[in-house]
Amino acid sequence: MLEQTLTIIKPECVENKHIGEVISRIEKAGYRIRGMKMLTLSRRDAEIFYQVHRERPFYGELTEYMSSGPVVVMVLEKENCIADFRRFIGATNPAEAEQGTIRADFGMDIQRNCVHASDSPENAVREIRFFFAQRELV
Ligand code: 3AN
Repeated sequence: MLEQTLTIIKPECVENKHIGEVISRIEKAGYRIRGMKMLTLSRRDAEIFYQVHRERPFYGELTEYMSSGPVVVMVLEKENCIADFRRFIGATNPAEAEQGTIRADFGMDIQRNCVHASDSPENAVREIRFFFAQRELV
């Protein structure tokens, strides 16, 4: 099924100048970019975006980090995009991510793991709407 997912190139990845390489890998792997923008999340934005994790011990640290600098947000489209893209980027902890994945190659640690990816169709819809108006999607 043709699906869309939301990905975020996280602050450390932008800071380390890996935007181009990450996007290049995504495009070469067959994902179509349907929306893209660069912005800095406010702390409140990050708290709302990560509300599913509000009970987790790392919620404060995570929202502080995600609002610490610019990020690049993209909507990607492909068959089975949501599950495939999560496999493609690798495990949450870059130390455990499969060799050659984006997180293995560019992630610093479990929090600064280079990219976010939606984890379900429901969250993909919510996350895409969070960042993009209909006219910003092609
Ligand atoms: P994923 O991003 O692979 O879906 P989740 O949903 O478990 O992983 O976690 C969301 C985000 O929270 C991760 N991308 C990471 O930045 C952060 N995170 C997850 N686990 C930890 C942890 N143990 N300590 C600090 N940050 C974490």
